[in-house]
Amino acid sequence: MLQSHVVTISRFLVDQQRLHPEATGAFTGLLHDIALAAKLISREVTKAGLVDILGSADEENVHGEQVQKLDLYANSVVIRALDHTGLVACMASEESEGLIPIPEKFDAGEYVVIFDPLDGSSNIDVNVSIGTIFSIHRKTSKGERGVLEDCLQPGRKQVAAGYVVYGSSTMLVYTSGAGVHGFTLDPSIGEFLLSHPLMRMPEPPKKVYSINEAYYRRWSRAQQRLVTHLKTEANFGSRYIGSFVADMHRTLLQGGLFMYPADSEAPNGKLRLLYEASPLAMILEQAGGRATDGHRDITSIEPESLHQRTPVYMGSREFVEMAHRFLAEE
Ligand code: AFP
Repeated sequence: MLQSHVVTISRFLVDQQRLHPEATGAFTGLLHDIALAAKLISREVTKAGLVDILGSADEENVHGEQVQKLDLYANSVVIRALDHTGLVACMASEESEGLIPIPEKFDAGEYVVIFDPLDGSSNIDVNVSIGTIFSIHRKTSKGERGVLEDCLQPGRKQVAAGYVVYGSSTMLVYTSGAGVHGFTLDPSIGEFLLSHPLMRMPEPPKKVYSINEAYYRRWSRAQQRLVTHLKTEANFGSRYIGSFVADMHRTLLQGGLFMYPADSEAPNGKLRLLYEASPLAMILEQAGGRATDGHRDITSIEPESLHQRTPVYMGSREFVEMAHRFLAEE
């Protein structure tokens, strides 16, 4: 029997729009289109073991990493869901080297969409959760179509950010600056249903740290001391999936400290500021957590290039601040 409180993402977005009488509906439409792209990607991800879509596409992305076929599919799904809508000024994707312009045959809009179509793709073959991440800015340049500078805005200027985690269920989590809301896909009706309204990081948080500890020898002494402290005196447990969206989803729900630090081989860490760190930082901040590069808030960093990387310390506020105290002794 249908419960009277079942709220689809469409209903939720329309209700949110009503709270802003000045809204044109463009933003609502954009999130709708992203939710559609998420459903299409989710459908293929859950079929990944069945169809011959696995395996690398014998290509490398702009970071020199091997691209999986599902990445290419997800990339084109997001682009095709958004490029013709008249809502988007330009896009940038982790899988594409430069800016993705809106084709001349389509109208351009006011929003800039930056996305990682399928993060954690090396986990596809082993059936581990992967995700899509998106970040939305308003176009600031004067011309009709978006340009590079529209993408190079700090995270604090995001108008919305979100991710989709393709896990034991598919969930879409987003914020537009008024709390974080989570929707679970009911595949039988093809709808995202509101399952986690107004998500807040738990207090007290679970004492869990999350880091690829195999890189220990490459870390600074301060980073080594921090992790040693967490697992000895501080008595933390440890969880690391190696799929950013999945690790952050757990951190959001349970609390903890996720770290991808700088190290001797990766002086800025691995994660990308615009595609991964900034959107998750906005979500965590909205949920009461904190996200920094070990010193400053991720959302305050002025980006210089599309694919720039940043060290990441994200999670429960008190744990991120504890990390700062150790890192300050470097
Ligand atoms: P892939 O897309 O190559 O699997 O990278 C995933 C990722 O960018 C992110 O999702 C993880 O948090 C991080 O890499 C894991 O990196 P390590 O394997 O170096 O721990």
